[in-house]
Amino acid sequence: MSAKLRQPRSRHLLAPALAALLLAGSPLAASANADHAGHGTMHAPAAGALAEGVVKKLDKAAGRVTIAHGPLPNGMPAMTMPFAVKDASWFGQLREGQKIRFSLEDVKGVLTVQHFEAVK
Ligand SMILES: [Cu+2]
Repeated sequence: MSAKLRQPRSRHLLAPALAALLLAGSPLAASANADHAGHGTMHAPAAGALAEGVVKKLDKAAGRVTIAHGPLPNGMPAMTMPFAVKDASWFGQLREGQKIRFSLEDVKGVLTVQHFEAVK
């Protein structure tokens, strides 16, 4: 009996997730989440899924490219943040202000650009 009474409680777990999904569409929700504190705990994005972004800064010495990105396949909201790149030679191909589509992979806890293509 008590087990049956408890069953519906599991549905309540869906409510916060649903609310988050609904909020994700609003710009306010995106900016509210735009701090980078949680990056280390983000789960890995779906392989091959492309996100859009604009290259803001190239730091070849640090091996980082800062991208103003739209919402990511891993659920990260739009924000500007640095990424590692898979191939250092890409620093010679990317330029600041360039619009790109790119895919990411979590490489030992560092979100790394695995692929990019210019958007015209
Ligand atoms: Cu981000």
